Amino acid sequence: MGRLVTVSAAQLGPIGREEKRAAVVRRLLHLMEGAKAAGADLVVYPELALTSFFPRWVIDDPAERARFYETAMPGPETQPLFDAARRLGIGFFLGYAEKAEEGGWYNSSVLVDKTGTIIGKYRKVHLPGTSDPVPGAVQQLERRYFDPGNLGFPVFRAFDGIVGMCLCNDRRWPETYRVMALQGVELVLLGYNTPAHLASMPQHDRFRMFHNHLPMQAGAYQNTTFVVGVAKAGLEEGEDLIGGTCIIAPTGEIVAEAKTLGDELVTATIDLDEVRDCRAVNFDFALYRRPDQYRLITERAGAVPPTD
Ligand code: CDV
Repeated sequence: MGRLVTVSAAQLGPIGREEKRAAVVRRLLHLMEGAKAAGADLVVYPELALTSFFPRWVIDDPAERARFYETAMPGPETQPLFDAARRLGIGFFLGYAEKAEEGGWYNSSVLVDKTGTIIGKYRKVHLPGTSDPVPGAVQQLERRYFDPGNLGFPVFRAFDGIVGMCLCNDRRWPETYRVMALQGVELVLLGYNTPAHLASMPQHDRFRMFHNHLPMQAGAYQNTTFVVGVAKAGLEEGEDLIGGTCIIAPTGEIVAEAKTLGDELVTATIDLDEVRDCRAVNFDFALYRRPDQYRLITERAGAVPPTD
């Protein structure tokens, strides 16, 4: 029988800069209801799912900047999501911009169970882009608007398995998955906002989707975990964001994938016991890993080539 979990990846189309939180939450609720109708236990939303991807702009006015962050989760505008989760008996993952009570600004996500209770929080570790605008480019100013995540990569017992979270650029780094795998993760949930074009590297445009799926599939395979990657997609405020929302098995296979660049549900029933089977094939960590030989991974950030 296995440990069956039905997951709906809720891809979002673009969100306009002036789109009200209440209108976005209505879209999220509509997707949650669709997920429930599809039999889902869990619905997964993208990174920064409540607003436009505001790090593309320089926003100097503090009041204007503040309106992109949540000061409480749930807050008055997001409470309907938690109420619906409880009413429908469905959990969710939500990416949002967090203004922390203790100080600090984070690109965060929460994992919420079927009773509408938060069971885990994550703050994005790998912040891409710059703090200051780069002349002539589409801006990626996450380092202006967020502090680096300070919660590590925690995992949580939930949905009959062990669940971890990460956000967008994190998915490109093998350490992300490995740190969770060393805590027994079976299901990694993540959301992303990924530009389809890089002004600095137009010759790489044709790799954008490949480089989206490749690290998630490799992360799933090498760490024997399911991965659910969810896009905010489409033409948002003049910037093309890739789609490619997908559900990936621990074999590395994509088992379900979005077909559009709009609001779309991608649903699959997965068996978390597959994780155990895949681990037995190649990746018995306790038996084969050699942490004493991997010390540089935690001691060094940048590459230092040998001297001549
Ligand atoms: N939101 C992101 O983290 N985006 C990055 C882009 C800037 C490369 C990504 O890895 O998709």
